Amino acid sequence: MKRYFIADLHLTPERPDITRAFLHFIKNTANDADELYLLGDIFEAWIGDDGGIPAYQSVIDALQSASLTTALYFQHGNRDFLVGDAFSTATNCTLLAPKYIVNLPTGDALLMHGDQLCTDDVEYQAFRSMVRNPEWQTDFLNKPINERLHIARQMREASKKKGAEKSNDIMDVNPNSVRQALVDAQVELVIHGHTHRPAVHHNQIKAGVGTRIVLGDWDKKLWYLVSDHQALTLIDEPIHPTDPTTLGT
Ligand code: LP5
Ligand code: MN
Repeated sequence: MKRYFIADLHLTPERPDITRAFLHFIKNTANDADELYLLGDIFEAWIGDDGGIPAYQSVIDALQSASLTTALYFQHGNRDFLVGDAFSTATNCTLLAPKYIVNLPTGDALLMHGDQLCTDDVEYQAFRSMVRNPEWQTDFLNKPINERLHIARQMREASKKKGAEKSNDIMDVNPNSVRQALVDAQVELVIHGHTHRPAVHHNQIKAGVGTRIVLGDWDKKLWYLVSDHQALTLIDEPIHPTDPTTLGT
């Protein structure tokens, strides 16, 4: 059984090189996958399925055709928490709960986007509670697409501004929250993205126990984790802006 894990591609029409890299990855790298896990922030900003699906048709089509041979799983990130049932139907992706345990041959693993672990970022957690409230979401999704796009753009700008003011520590996971998440899930491995700090951390529960694998964001490089019967391997590859071999045709 071969599984791939990716997160934080932030797909947007403004970065056609990343969309090409993703289409190439789906077709030529993860084509031997039994399961592919998309762990959030696959899209730069998802304002609802009615606006997102037509805007990302090539990605939707690629996922749909990958689903013929690979089981696809999608977990929400803080940019694409509005991905819904229409996306799931169009792509054949199963939507996962915010915390999901997958049974890997090397041991059970907790999958999360990772934003929930950044508990020192009190402002963000308050924002998260607001936008994850079903009533807020219904109200937002009832607005016209153009208005939603405008709000999303404003929110992205506000987030960039706030991010520049926040310390590195605040933007990273809180070690106690990591430990608690692992203990609550009764597992010794968590796989997440969000922080854009790809690494393998050990001793997350206590000395010698508890591992945290952080997927990287797709920018200059693409990142993916591969799980097979014997190992977990975090891989990065360059994204070539003009390399014809990355054309997703
Ligand atoms: O993703 P990243 O790394 O840039 O930053 C996150 C946190 N920021 C966010 C916001 C997203 O970037 C924007 C999402 C847009 C797509 C969704 C579309 C539809 C929803 C529209 C929402 C109004 O998640 C950032 C963290 C960082 O990760 C690291 O963990 O720090 O958190 C913030 O920037 C939040 C601010 O600190 C608090 C902002 C409060 C402002 C509230 C304004 C509410 C406006 C409501 C309008 C209707
Ligand atoms: Mn994120």
